[in-house]
Amino acid sequence: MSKKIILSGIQSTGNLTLGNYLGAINNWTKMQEDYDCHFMIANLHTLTIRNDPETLRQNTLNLLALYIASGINPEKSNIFIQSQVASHAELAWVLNCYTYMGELSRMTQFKDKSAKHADNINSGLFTYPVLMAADILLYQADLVPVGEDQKQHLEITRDIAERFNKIYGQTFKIPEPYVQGVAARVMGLQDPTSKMSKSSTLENDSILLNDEPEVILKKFKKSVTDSENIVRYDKENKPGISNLITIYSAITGKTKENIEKEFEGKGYGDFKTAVANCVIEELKPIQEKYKELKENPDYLEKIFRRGAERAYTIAHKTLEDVYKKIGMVWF
Ligand code: ATP
Ligand code: LTN
Repeated sequence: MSKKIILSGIQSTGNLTLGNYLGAINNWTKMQEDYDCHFMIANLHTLTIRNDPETLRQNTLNLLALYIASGINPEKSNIFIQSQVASHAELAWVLNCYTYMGELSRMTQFKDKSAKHADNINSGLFTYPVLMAADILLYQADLVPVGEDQKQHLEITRDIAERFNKIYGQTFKIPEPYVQGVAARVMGLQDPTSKMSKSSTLENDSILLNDEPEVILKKFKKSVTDSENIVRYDKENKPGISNLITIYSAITGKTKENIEKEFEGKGYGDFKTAVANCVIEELKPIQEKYKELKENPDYLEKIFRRGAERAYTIAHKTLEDVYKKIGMVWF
């Protein structure tokens, strides 16, 4: 039997956070053996906010290096850059015409991002989920491993695909979200009620994957907790400590109960240091590999060229099917 197909992506908006790593990439690396995986760098999606062109180019290549440094093996999984496979933008246009304004205006991410970028509420931000639907549907993906926050985008992808299939007959596979792991939603260290995010403007709120050990320790030490001084999981009343427990659990594999026992009678200071140390240890080999890869741009170019070719072969087939079905004149 052929393997199930996986597709996922991350926007190349800047330095990745521990949230991106624990909620997304770390799960991807575990799936490579059992699935046919496509991991994309969503650089077209980043255009929904303003970027400096050179920074965006660098961020895209940095993310490629980081995928590999984090353990995505380009010999096993296909890694590619979204803008290099034209079918994504082409299918997105078609799907735009099968998506309703009402559906898009219900998207939480749209509401959050338009509040954050009130001076630039562009139509790309509004139709962002349609491009994401195109990314997924082009590859006939079975599963899409993402963090909790992207579930709503998966639901709309399914709705669009079902609508299209109903009109034109079986065209797209209906994908399932694959939200797994204890760290599907890592929260900010300063504001543990909102998710840790690359674009957070709060100082010390996010751990970045390229943070130096001292910086990581400092950020954890400064993280917001409560005054109880008991390491106990209670998301409602102790969001800060609960978030640290989640991080510690995701990295060490220990259960929440075991963590509570381990730190019984110890204060938050000890616990914060332990969490910081396990994060530092986890990131160390990734940071080393990343530096090595950055010194080898030719290798990175080889990977993205090959990735784009492989991706195009699959994506173009789906697009051809769609174009023929909807009445575009084919060659
Ligand atoms: P931005 O701040 O630019 O919106 P982001 O940090 O939210 O970016 P995305 O590129 O939107 O990152 O998301 C990439 C992947 O990381 C997605 O699968 C998303 O669900 C996951 N992810 C992002 N933030 C977290 C988090 N705090 N906890 C768990 N998973 C996360
Ligand atoms: N919107 C996603 C990034 C993304 C994505 C995708 C994820 C773009 N295209 C396709 C999974 C599948 C996000 O994480 N913010």
